Amino acid sequence: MSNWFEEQLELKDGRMIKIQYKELLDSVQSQFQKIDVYDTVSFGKMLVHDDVIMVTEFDEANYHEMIVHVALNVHAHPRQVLVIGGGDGGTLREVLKHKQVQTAHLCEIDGQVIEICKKHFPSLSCSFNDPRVAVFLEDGAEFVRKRENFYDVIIVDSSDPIGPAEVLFQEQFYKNMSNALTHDGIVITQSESFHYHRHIIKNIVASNKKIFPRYFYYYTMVPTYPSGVIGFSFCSKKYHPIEDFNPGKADALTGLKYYNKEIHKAAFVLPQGFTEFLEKN
Ligand code: SPD
Repeated sequence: MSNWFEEQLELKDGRMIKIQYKELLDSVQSQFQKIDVYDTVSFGKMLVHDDVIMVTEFDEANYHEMIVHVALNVHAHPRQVLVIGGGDGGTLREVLKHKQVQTAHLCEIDGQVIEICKKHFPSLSCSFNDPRVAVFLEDGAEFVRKRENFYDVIIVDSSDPIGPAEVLFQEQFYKNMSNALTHDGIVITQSESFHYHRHIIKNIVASNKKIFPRYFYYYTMVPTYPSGVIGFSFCSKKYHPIEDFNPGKADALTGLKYYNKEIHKAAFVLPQGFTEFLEKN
């Protein structure tokens, strides 16, 4: 018998992702969402929230390395880092590879994501016991509203702008993150696919350009996400992602699967049509 998981998030646009699995390993209904873990035929274990793919063991590094190392190799002294979302632990794992990081706060609204990932994804959730880590089980939007002038880098490792993550795509949230940053801080946010989601990116760009002196978009390749591509917003009070990039820090990172100093620069080179789209918005 063959079992297929179907991601139907974009069915209204005539698109669907289908992944064959061997077994549904776990299924939990939390206060916020349904959380499933599948053992797939081609992609190892796969974490799914409300029937939307969050992570597979096959390509998680492409996402987590890129959401973290770009900012941390640009900021001159990334000592205080905040991750919003990211309950699987993959982003935290990459943050802690940087010796300059003194404090890594993780604010995740759904504690059951952390628990299920500790059980099924030890390669992702391996950093929660690091002494530099503090976990806050809170709404990320509320969390940043109460902080001022503290973080060097904030990374928003969110799901899509529906359900619990919707608030993480709103202008007020970006303003509050700007206040929570120090004078030279950087924010990175998960910013969807330039192939499929320009209607979402349009608002992200327009809001962030009002708030941050410098805005850039870059991307990575994740075959199990819609269109195989996902982008990030690089919102910065001071640093330029290429001019202020420290390639020596990139070289010093070992054991990575995707990120290197060439990818760092290449990730900001965008298709012509999308470059024009960003200029207009
Ligand atoms: N379309 C799904 C996008 C999910 C992005 N975040 C995943 C969390 C990985 N830590």
